[in-house]
Amino acid sequence: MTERTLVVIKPDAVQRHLTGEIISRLERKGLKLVAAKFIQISEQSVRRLYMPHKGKSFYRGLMKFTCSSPVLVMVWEADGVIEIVRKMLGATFGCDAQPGTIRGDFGCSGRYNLVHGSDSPKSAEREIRIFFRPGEIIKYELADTNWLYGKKD
Ligand code: IDP
Ligand code: MG
Repeated sequence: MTERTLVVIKPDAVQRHLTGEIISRLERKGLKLVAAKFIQISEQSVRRLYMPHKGKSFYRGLMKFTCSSPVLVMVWEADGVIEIVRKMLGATFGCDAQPGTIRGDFGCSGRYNLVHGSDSPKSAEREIRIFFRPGEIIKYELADTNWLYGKKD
């Protein structure tokens, strides 16, 4: 089923010049970019994004880290995109993530982890609304959809 997910290229990835590499991986997988904003994220938006983690030991540090430098927020669309992106990200921290995943290939930290991806359809819907109005999500066709999915005979 066609789904959307929120992907955030976090401050450490922007600072480490990995923005293009991460977008490139998602693009080459065949996912469709439907919205993007390069922003200095507000405290209010971070609070909303990480609401489920409020009260955890790392919450304060996570807020500070996410606001520490610009981020690229994006919406990607594809059949099953939420799980696909989560698999491409790998385990939460690079120190545990498998090689071949974005976190596994580009980080070894147990604190910073380069990129966020929504973990369920419900989270995706909630998170996308924090950053994008419905009209900011672009509807368009990719010419290679049939080659990607092989749906039509
Ligand atoms: P996820 O990003 O893989 O879904 P979550 O458990 O949902 O991981 O945690 C959200 C974010 O909170 C992580 O991406 C990471 O930035 C941060 N985080 C999670 N656990 C820790 C921790 O133990 N120490 C510091 N930061 C953490
Ligand atoms: Mg999560």
